[in-house]
Amino acid sequence: MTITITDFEQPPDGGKGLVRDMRVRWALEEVGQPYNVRLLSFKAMKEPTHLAIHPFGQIPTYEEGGLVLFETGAIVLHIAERHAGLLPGDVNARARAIAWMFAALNTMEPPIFELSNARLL
Ligand SMILES: N[C@@H](CCC(=O)N[C@@H](CS)C(=O)NCC(=O)O)C(=O)O
Repeated sequence: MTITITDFEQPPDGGKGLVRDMRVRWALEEVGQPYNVRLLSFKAMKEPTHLAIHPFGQIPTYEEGGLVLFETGAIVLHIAERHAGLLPGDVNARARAIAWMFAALNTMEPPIFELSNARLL
């Protein structure tokens, strides 16, 4: 099944890998899954076609057959559950790895993002 993700047509970081599609690309590369990338302008991201697959009009998104996902945590978890190599097989070890995924997104990313914004602005 072909996988398609979305990314900025013109990344604000100039393509340095700081945009959140990197997490999804990294997971797909690690498990050896080929994927297509649909590039979107800021305008196109807020239009009905994209809002139908991402309610907040953001990138990245993930499409695979009838499955459409948004939120990098959900996308990476889906990839990790579908393909061997990203999550441990042991149930407790798997739960701990998933706990770190939530920690990365809910506890670690917000203050790092705020600090970056404060420094930038
Ligand atoms: N929590 C979301 C955040 C997605 C997000 O903030 N995407 C940014 C790029 S890194 C975006 O699309 N920004 C443009 C906008 O919000 O209009 C996720 O992890 O997928």
